[in-house]
Amino acid sequence: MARKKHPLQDTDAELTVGRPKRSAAGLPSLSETLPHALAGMGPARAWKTLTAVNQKDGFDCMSCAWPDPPERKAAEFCENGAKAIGWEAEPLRIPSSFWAENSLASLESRSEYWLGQQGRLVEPVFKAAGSDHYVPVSWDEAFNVIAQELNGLDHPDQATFYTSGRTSNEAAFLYQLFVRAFGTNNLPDCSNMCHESTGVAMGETIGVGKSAITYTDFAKSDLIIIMGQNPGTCHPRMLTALEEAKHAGASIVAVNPLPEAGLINFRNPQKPRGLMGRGTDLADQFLQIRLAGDMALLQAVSKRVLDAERAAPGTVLDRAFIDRHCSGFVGFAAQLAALREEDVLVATGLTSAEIDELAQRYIRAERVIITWAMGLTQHKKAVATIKEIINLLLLRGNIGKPGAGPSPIRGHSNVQGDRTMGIWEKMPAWFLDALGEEFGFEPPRKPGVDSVDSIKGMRDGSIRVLVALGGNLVHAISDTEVAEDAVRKTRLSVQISTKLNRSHAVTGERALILPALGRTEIDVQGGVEQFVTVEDTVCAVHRSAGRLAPIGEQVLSEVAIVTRMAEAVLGDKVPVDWAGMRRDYDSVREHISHVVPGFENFNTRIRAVDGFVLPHGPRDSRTFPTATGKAMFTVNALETITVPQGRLMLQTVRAHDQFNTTTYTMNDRYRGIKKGRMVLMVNPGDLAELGFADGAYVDVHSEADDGVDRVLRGLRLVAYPSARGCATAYYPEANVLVPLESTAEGSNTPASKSVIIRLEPAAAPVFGAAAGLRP
Ligand SMILES: Nc1nc2c(c(=O)[nH]1)N[C@H]1C(S)=C(S)[C@@H](COP(=O)(O)OP(=O)(O)OC[C@H]3O[C@@H](n4cnc5c(=O)[nH]c(N)nc54)[C@H](O)[C@@H]3O)O[C@H]1N2
Ligand SMILES: Nc1nc2c(c(=O)[nH]1)N[C@H]1C(S)=C(S)[C@@H](COP(=O)(O)OP(=O)(O)OC[C@H]3O[C@@H](n4cnc5c(=O)[nH]c(N)nc54)[C@H](O)[C@@H]3O)O[C@H]1N2
Ligand code: SF4
Ligand SMILES: [Mo]
Repeated sequence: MARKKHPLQDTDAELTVGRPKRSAAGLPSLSETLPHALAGMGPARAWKTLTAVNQKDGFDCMSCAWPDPPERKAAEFCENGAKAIGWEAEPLRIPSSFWAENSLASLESRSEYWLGQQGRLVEPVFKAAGSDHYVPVSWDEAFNVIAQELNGLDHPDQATFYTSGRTSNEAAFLYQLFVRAFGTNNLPDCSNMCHESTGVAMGETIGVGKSAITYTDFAKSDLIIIMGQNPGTCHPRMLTALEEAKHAGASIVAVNPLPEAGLINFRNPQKPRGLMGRGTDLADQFLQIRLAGDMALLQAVSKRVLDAERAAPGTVLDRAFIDRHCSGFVGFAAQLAALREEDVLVATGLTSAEIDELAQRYIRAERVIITWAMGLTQHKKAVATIKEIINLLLLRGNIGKPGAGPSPIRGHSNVQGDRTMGIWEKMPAWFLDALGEEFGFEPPRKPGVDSVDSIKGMRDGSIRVLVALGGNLVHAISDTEVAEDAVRKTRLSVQISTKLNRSHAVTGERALILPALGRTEIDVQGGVEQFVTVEDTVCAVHRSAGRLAPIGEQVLSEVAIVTRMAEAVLGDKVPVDWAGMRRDYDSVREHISHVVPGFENFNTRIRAVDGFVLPHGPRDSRTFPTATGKAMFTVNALETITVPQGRLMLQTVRAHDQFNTTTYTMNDRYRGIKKGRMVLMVNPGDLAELGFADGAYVDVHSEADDGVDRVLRGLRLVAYPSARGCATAYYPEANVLVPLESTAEGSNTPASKSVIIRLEPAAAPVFGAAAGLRP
């Protein structure tokens, strides 16, 4: 069955392709940043926000989860932070007339870019059953609709409550409390599509699913290996930390199918030399691996480490650490002995010499950090791959000592904190016990559904209501058309949002949009300015307080929305003082301090200038809260995806000017692609072999076991220096190609970076108006 073409975007007819850049974040970035911020916000708002972002008394950049350094500079933000701030803080409001002028059908034909450009949501709006328009409603009416639908369900499990990772700790804690008091653990979140594989792998092997280093460890490290991560675009301030580490003597190895600009060279915009000069060559070794080849690479390096120990016993492994702190070493070593080099070379596309070099670097280094992001987590064998990172680090005791440890780099600015606060469909019993005891109710015990299973539930009719605290689930999840059909089957969909996106256009029978304050805005409750808190990727918790007046009088904070929704839905079903917590966020934090370990005396400690760092057994004291009480070596059978003849493996990535499903502009400057996103980057050798010319237009079909022909039409081929056999397209446009069933083993994270595709010549390129899109 062939599927219809999906709305694309507005301006592909003008698409231009230049040479990919080698260097990231220098002068071109600064010159891009300020116009961005100024054009959108104007000088006064730009000044107010940019002088406060990531400062100790300011607000936390809402873009990524990169931590703040101990010493702050006057400008402690990157180009992409400025874009995120400009996008939120632009003083543009969606007028009430918009809703009469734009039907749901017309919104659906718009691109994410257009939707995001319409301005901030400033009043609650409701779409009645059978209507094709939203209309403004009062908050009370909105909450009544939610109460009516939720309380009319046969069982609380017929509703699902999604969270995106921008939500503060306070709002997240209250939201999960509301959902559990309502009676379900259906708390899927963006993490299910993101670092879930990390959480599972690290949870099982070291007992904690979070980074085992702090910010200052980078500068103490001898070797930093960056795998499956594009920091120049996705965590730009990380380049500063890498530069510092490099100057302190660390070597850096990048493992990636693409020669991403920031990995190769960094021009520091904070240094005059960085503006003018060549910048710092960051990576000492670049391993241009094939997609999904990392598990084989990691096993091959571990095998070399073991071989070196055999050749010179007592000189390579950290025996004392292994004996005292680890279990499973013998089985692990035995399995690796059987690893076949030829399998490794096929899976990785690397040479033995390249792997030898990495192994030598690893053996020579006393302190090794390995970082990773979506290039590792979004594959079928993601969990096993990340377990191999732990195996490799354990061999030489690279955990729980300065300058060493596994460090997943998280995405959304508070995605890690939301999990800590209980946003998870399977929070452990101890958490549920503590929550129930604190608030005097019995939380449900049955595990809930994650993001993929929520879509399946909606598709099958077992889930009738979707509530989303932020995000854009329908466009972030895989298999866009399946997801959209699923959401359309619900009785009610509710989006708590700052700006429009596709999840507002693709709705249940009835739908609500509830406008929320963002990070940049002042949040006054009970006559007092409140602050919220967030946790970054290295477990540091700190305050965040906006500087700007709220964008509209009707816009409420997430805390206010969640507590008022809880009051409307639950009445006095549970003895929780929602109004008291809404008036004073200290009282939310007081409850958190009783329920969540590590938050003791939360209200006092959060008032320290730098906040505080959460405890982490493996990092702090080499205590491993695992099944065996030790760090666990694991045995993971190597499984390589074979790409059939004439096919490619596709990954879906972010462009430089986007944040997830939000498109800031149509450009991807570092990769040399401008004014368009409908491209497929392919190695010139592969293009030649497949008989396609650079610049030709193709229809991309994904080949899945279920026999469904998923197709994305009219992509422009771009000859690109990527690893052989590996193609790259942009997320979320290419999500139509990822089957909902194709997920990582053990974490159920969509395998959106290993999709087998076939190219066919496009009948004709289809742009803007022809694609049914009105710019
Ligand atoms: N500007 C900006 N910043 C962001 C975001 C954004 O959209 N825009 N999103 C935020 C979020 S939620 C997240 S999760 C992070 C995402 O941060 P990243 O994970 O860095 O983002 P991706 O664009 O998914 O890039 C994945 C990288 O992994 C590489 N890769 C893909 N497959 C493989 C593989 O099999 N092996 C190896 N070794 N490499 C591979 C790709 O070539 C690419 O460089 O960024 C956060 N920060
Ligand atoms: N194919 C493919 N799919 C992917 C990925 C991939 O690499 N490839 N990456 C996955 C990953 S890592 C992630 S994290 C998910 C992201 O999935 P989501 O988190 O669901 O998506 P976002 O695009 O980050 O959500 C953006 C929306 O959040 C709302 N928003 C922004 N700020 C705020 C705020 O302060 N409060 C509230 N209430 N709302 C706000 C705005 O309405 C905005 O449109 O996508 C996943 N999907
Ligand atoms: S690195 Fe991330 S958190 Fe820091 S300013 Fe840039 S986008 Fe914001
Ligand atoms: Mo993410």
